[in-house]
Amino acid sequence: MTDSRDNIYATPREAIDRFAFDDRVAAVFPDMIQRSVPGYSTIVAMTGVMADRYAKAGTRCYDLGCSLGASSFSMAQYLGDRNCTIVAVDNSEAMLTRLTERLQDFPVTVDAVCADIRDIAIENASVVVLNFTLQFLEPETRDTLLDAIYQGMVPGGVLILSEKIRFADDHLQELNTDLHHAFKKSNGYSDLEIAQKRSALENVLQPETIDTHEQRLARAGFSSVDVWFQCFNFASLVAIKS
Ligand code: GEK
Repeated sequence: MTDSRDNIYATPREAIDRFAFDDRVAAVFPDMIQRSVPGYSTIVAMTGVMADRYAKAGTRCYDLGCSLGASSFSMAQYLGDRNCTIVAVDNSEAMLTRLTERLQDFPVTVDAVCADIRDIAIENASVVVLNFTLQFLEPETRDTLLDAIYQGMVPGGVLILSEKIRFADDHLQELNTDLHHAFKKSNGYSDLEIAQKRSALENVLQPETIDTHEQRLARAGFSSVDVWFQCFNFASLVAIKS
């Protein structure tokens, strides 16, 4: 399958609508996320490596906000005959339709569910992946979701939480924002595309500091929490339920 190039914000628009995971975005998503998120390939690949370490036989591995299933496909490579169920959840019908097509010839069964991740039951989970999804939820609903994830995990399970982050220090916030834009420019996005996408994401993607994430994970009950990857204003945390 060849992926289309993202040129959604390439031409000037009079008004910028709120960003949505619609059909247009789903059609170019692999290119969009690869050229927009520094470290994306590493995070997705290491999600599989971590699933290999933590997935327990007969349990579930959740990919919450799965989009086209990159993290699910990464985990599936490692689970072998452990009899684990991969549950991939996203509330964008456009994403789910394309994911279902991708799964047709895939040798591993992935349960693709079109739902809000705050409405599903999380049960018997040894691996939970939130790769760049929590940032899109209203901040006041994030604690409840993390509590539900923790309650639905088996002891010894892992949560992988990857997010765009914000910095409390103004200088670092500006530096990392500029470096992120430089990363996007180096990947072929124009200043216009970067500016228009930024407007579309205003109040839709709400990043938090690493400190806020760590405190929430501790409140939910996770015993061991650490940042295992960071590139500019994108980070991934690992949290273990003991
Ligand atoms: C990847 N993890 O390729 N319930 C379910 N899905 C949601 C919700 C919600 N409340 N809110 C947003 N989403 C993927 C990338 S993209 C990240 C994840 C990005 C979904 C939304 O539809 C989209 O598919 C995904 O979360 C976020 O590793 O585009 O920056």
